Amino acid sequence: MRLSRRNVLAGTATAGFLGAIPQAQAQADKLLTATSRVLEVNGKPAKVFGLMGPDGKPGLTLSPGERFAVTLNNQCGKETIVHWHGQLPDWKQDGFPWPQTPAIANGVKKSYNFASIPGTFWMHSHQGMQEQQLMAAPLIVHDAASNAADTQEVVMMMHDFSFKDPDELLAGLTKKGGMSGGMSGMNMGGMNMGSGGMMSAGDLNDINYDAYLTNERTLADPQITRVAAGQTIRLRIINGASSTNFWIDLGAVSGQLIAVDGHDVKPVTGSQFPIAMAQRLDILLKLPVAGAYPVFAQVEGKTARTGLILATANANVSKHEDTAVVAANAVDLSLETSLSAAKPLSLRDADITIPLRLGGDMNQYVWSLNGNTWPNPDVLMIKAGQRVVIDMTNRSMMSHPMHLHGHAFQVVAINGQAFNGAVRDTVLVPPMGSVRIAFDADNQGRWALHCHNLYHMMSGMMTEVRYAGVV
Ligand SMILES: [Cu+2]
Repeated sequence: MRLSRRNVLAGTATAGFLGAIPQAQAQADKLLTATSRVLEVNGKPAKVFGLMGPDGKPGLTLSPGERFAVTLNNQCGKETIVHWHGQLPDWKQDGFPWPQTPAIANGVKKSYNFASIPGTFWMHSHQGMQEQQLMAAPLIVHDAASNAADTQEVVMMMHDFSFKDPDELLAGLTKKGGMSGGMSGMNMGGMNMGSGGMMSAGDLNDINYDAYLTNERTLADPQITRVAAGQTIRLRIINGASSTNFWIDLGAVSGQLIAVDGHDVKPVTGSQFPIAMAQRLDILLKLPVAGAYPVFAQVEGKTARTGLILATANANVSKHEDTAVVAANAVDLSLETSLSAAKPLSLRDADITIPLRLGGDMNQYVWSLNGNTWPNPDVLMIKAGQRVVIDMTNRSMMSHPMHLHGHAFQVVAINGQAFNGAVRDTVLVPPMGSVRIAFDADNQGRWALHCHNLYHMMSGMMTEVRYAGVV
């Protein structure tokens, strides 16, 4: 319990009239401020947004068992709405601009209060393209085990950054079919080496970014976190980029992946881990001997990279180039297929299986679900209590990180191959591939289901999962 003196006094005063105060209300709200600020990137000032916690830094951290009791103060100069990505609130607190839950005007505060779930999460604007301008921040919820463990926690959140206005970037993509100029800042894609040496003609990166950031810094001036040799470190990695998949590269260090999207998995050991847009990875590692160790995040299909440095006390930290020697492979499902949930769904047959066809037209730059585009989706209707299976088949040449709001789902098949996969909230569906997910319909409401590539979402790739009877 964290009660400020003022709130304790206020609580005492009202307690006389109202009797016992429910715990949900006794906890003082944490203040989260949506701001507009200037960040220096590559030596130049950039106007960006921000989601600043009570300490004035981006993001929020909750203690074990602490409710998500937050007052969002919109001071960003525009209307906004913030989504608590991966958390499981009731739908009207989810931070999605439904007609019933419109965006918050500038200068207005809104309070949220729901039971949190522990793990590595994040929050981002769901209004227009504000996410591209860094209206995104970590949301870390500790649990008793992670708090008790003798580990040092390091949060690592990546962004992709452009000095251009995101509307201009999107307009450049949608004009691509016209070929009438506007080609700058775009990448026409091309042939890329997939894993296993197979050539795939998938397109990887739509936007040529000016920088890739880790905790809002480039490798020219990276975050340097001092750690003790032999100390266990828990890296909480968040891909907050709007249109970029990365490979995490621990270099000579070997790590143990223990959770994805805030949900525990059976540990997987490795030095390189793919992470799609909006996904999270929790990795335990130890620095073998004293020294400085970079943790890189390299852009798929490119040499560009970002990262931070873990260094023991007094270790010399050398400069690291923001490009690697060799371009990274396309992010694929090589990791996904080897994951299995620590707490899988109960064994149960599906009550409803919904096919979802992921389609796209690169030339028109229109992205669709079951042939329809937001805001005119083919609504997926479900009923409370059902075991729901969604069978996603990608018929386009780009991969799509698909995110369902309000539920954690389990990955139960890849390319028709059934398995007992990870529980998570965002899964990549590769070009011409298929991924089947299952979840229990235990959170009534209207829920967004969309590609987390911001440019795909803004070009139509979003639908709604709606419970029968909800209005
Ligand atoms: Cu997509």
